[in-house]
Amino acid sequence: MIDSDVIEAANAEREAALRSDYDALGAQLARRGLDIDAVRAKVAAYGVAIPSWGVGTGGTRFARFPAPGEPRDIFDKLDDCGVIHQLTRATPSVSLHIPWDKAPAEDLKAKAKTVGLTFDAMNSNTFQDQPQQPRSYKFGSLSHTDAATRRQAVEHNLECIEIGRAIGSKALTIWIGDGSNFPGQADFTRQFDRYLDAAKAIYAELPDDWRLFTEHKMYEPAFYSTVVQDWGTNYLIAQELGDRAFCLVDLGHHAPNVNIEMIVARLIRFGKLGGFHFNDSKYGDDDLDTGSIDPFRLFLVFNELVAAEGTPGFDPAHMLDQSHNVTDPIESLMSSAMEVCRAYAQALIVDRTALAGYQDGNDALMAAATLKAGFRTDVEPILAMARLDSGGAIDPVATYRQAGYRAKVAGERPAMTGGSGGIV
Ligand SMILES: [Mn+2]
Repeated sequence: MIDSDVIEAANAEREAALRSDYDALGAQLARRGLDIDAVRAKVAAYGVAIPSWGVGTGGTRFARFPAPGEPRDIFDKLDDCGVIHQLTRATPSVSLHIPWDKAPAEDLKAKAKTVGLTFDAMNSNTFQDQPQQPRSYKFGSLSHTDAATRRQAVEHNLECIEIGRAIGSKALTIWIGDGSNFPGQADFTRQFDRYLDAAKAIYAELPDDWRLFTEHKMYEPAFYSTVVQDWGTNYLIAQELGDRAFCLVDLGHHAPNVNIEMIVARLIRFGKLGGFHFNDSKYGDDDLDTGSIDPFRLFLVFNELVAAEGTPGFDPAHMLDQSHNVTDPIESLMSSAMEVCRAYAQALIVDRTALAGYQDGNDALMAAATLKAGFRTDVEPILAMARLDSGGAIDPVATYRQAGYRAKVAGERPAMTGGSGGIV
């Protein structure tokens, strides 16, 4: 963790300017009928989960370029996640990936407590083979033609639930790589029926207070078809499984130019939005840092989420899911968590009464302008003040660099030569 003296010293340099900026923004928002302290309180209460795999350097199918001080195991990963939360105060939980993060439950819980974190959704992995695994997932897992392979994939998911129960998780996220590379390779209907049967077997064992999230993705690793290719299929799955099954929306898992915020609105309307994997993309499942390419789209997603606040049963899980190939993963995850908070704050200050009036009055220009007024507002002082209030850093990246954390852990963690770059 970062020495609190370093954080306090870094904040002391920036606090006067922040208070001045915060007061100026507060006056501006007051003229718009908004209480800046109320917005700040909502931002301060917000959290987005960190994926355990995100703190390692990612990779592409061409190469991975490891950096010094990479986490060696889940305990190093929890240290890094602890630092991210310590500085941003926006990432209180970690989402584990099994089997990558397998460890005794008591040790996981003890470590998480030490670094001030809890555990978010569990992620199963049937998109790659593990050592000593009897049956291969080369041709699929939950939808495989072979019943014993499907059973193996089901059992793995049940094991994820068991591990999750022991560490306080309340959800299982399933993403499969199943699909086909050639027209005719798989019968769409029989393949999907096999998937549904297997998913039902998992759902049947889901604890009463758990939720099951299924994640769609239109291509990769299968490049002609995937079994759970889009939100429509995902919705059908959630409907088939039952009340505790929900759709997970990964922002990078759609066709180019798809209106994701509208998908979000539809899933909310029918009570099936389970949560998000936040990232950004230019072309496909790029797994770039959240808000780095299209922050307006992120804002539009949050606009739908804020509009739905208070809907009974509405409680989507928020997680980052990115691949960091050219940056320090801790810096990227801190920046991305702040981008998510920014989109949330911008959505919070949209004048929804005025917006609804313009919509109903068919004033397209003023409706668009009213919505965009939220996006155009620089809410950074709100985010920074929320961090300062809760003991975080006004400027997390600068403070992290000043603290020299990466150099310190590089001395303690031997360099990695290979390792998994798998990101879903
Ligand atoms: Mn994902």
